[in-house]
Formats: sequence, C-alpha cells, structure tokens
Amino acid sequence: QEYTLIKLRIHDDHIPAKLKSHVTSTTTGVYLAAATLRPETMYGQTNCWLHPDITYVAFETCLHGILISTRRAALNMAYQEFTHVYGQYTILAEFLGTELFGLPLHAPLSHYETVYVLPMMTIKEDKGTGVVTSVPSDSPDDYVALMDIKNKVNLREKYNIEESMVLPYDPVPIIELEPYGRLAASTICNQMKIQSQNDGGKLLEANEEIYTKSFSNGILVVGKYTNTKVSDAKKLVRTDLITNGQACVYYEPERKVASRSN
Ligand code: ZZB
Repeated sequence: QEYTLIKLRIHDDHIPAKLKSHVTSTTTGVYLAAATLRPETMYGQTNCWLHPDITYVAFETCLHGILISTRRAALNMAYQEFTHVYGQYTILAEFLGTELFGLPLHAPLSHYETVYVLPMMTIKEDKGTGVVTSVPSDSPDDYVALMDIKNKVNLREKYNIEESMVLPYDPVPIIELEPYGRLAASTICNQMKIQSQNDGGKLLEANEEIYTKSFSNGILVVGKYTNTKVSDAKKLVRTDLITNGQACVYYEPERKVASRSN
C-alpha cells in the first residue's frame, strides 16, 4: 500500500515539554505524520485524530524534521531511508495519544489556519502511522467522529478538549459528487442513519461507497485544480505537496498471512 504522509506541523510555541530539549536551531519543525490515500482532500482538513491509548514516538529524520507516529511506522520509515542509519531510528520522546490532544497544528492546504489534535476511538495501531488527518466532508469515519466530539460535552471534558478547538470547525465543501452533493460524508451518514463511531458495519459500507464513487465521479471544487476530476487531481496535488516539502511517500509493507514453514 502506497500512502502519502502529510506533515502536520505542531506550532513552534506548543512543542511538548518532553521534546523541547531536542529541538535545535537546525530542526526544521516537529510534525505529526498522517498517512492518507486521499491527498486531494487536504483542502478539507478540520483536525487531526489520535487514539488516546496508543503510544506514539518522536524521532529525527534526515529531510523531514522530527516526526511523530506509532513505533511500527517509525521502524518502517527507518527502512525507507527516512533516518540517518538504515533500519534504525532513535526515540526522542514517547507519548500516549492523550498527552497530545489539543495541540495546535498547521495542516497543509487546509481551509483552516490552525487545526487541533482530537481523539478518535476507531484508529487502528497496525495501519498507516496511527495518525489520521480528518476530512469530515468526504470521510464518513471523520464526519461521525467530529459530530461525536462536537455534540458530547462529556467526551470533551474527559480529554480536556476546549470548545474553541471543535465548535468553529465544520466540514468544508471540496468535492462535488453526484448524487451526494458537496458534503458527501454527511449526506450518506444521514441517509444510512449512522449515529456514532461505533456503527462499525454501516460505516465500512458508507466509506467504501464514497471512496469508489469519489474516485470515479468526484470533481474538485476548490484550489489550484478546481474543476479537475478526483482521479486526476490526486496525483497533481500529491506531487505539489511533496515538491513543497509538506508531504512524502510512505509504503505500508504487505501484511503477513499465516506462515506455512515446513
Ligand atoms: C484523509 C481522507 C479523506 C481519508 C477522505 C479517507 C477519506 P484504507 O483504504 O483502509 O487504507 N486511516 C489511515 N490510517 C488509519 C488508522 N491507523 N486507523 C484508522 N483510519 C486510518 O483507508 C485509508 C484511510 O483511512 C486514510 O485516508 C485515512 O483517512 C484513514 F475523504 O485520509 B484518509 C471514504 C474515505 N475518505
């Protein structure tokens, strides 16, 4: 699986205390590394998701500053020449997701100047980097998780999330998709009566539907590639992000099937 890693930059004045001593005048930023298959949707980012109980590590890279991801993804990156020594990475600091909630980020291409780190319970530790960038206009998973945190005061209180990190953030219309309109994720979640992050089966179905339809029929309605088909815009936006140093390529190794050695 070939992902695009989006570099979500932690505001320089909010670098976590544990990491501060490692940031020098030559450090080119501290980033949450979000793995996505939809680089053309980055205009619609409203926040970043981490899992409260997953451990994330910060490590130094050659070209991309200090990155934060799961351990597993850090090791994969070390084998993809992100680090100084092939196959090795040095942990500068470790965090539980909960320790990073509420951090302000700069997300490349986003309509919003600053977006915040928020909790998502359905993040898988063994997929991508464990860091997910949220596009609630076009991802049903993101839409329901954002509605959860907007609607549930107790959820915000539990994780110390302020209203100002959530309430001003609404899905941004970025892709026209017949017959769903410009906010495909909310349309399909309402049609299918999906209520929360825990509606697993229905959510999977909704994601599948939007993902395939968007690729074949979606048209971008924002940014430099306005009026371009999603299938064409994907490569163009990705190349721009990589050229500008705001993203990089990340490969997910094939998952091993039960071994049959004998
Ligand atoms: C932005 C985005 C915008 C995404 C969209 C999807 C959609 P796949 O096909 O199963 O590999 N993701 C990445 N890592 C994780 C994780 N560890 N746990 C849970 N979700 C994760 O799915 C890849 C997508 O799943 C990624 O692309 C990421 O969300 C999320 F409009 O990034 B995406 C209809 C989907 N739309």
